[in-house]
Amino acid sequence: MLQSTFKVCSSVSATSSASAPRTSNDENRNNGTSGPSTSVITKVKPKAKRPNLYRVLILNDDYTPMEFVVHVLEKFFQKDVEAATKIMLHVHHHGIGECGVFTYEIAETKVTQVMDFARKHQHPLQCVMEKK
Ligand code: TYC
Repeated sequence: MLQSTFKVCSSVSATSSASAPRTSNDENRNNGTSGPSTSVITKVKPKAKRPNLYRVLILNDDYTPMEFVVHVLEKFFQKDVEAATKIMLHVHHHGIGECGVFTYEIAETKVTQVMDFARKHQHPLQCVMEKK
């Protein structure tokens, strides 16, 4: 899936003058019959594009058991029991909290996994994603 896009950044002709209009034929040819041969140097720069990132969040509710939320954070977000408990308590006290930050497809998958798991166990736990 890793792909590089290459972009032509600049071209400089040693023969261009201030007044003469340039055409595409001016590049890479010997201008006239006498004088030094000239060439165009084209720089190719690898363009590394940063992916858009998304926060996956869980919401507090009055019914989902604390142990279930801790289990969700361990199972789907690779948290150890201490980190999971900290996040769960943050959500319990503040209403919302971050489980992790992912690219779009991974964030979407996490949300679906958590929502399906909560539904399967008949808990009202809500999981959402938001663009960073
Ligand atoms: N508030 C829930 C309770 O008291 C616990 C809880 C924490 C629920 C975090 C959801 O995302 C949540 N049982």
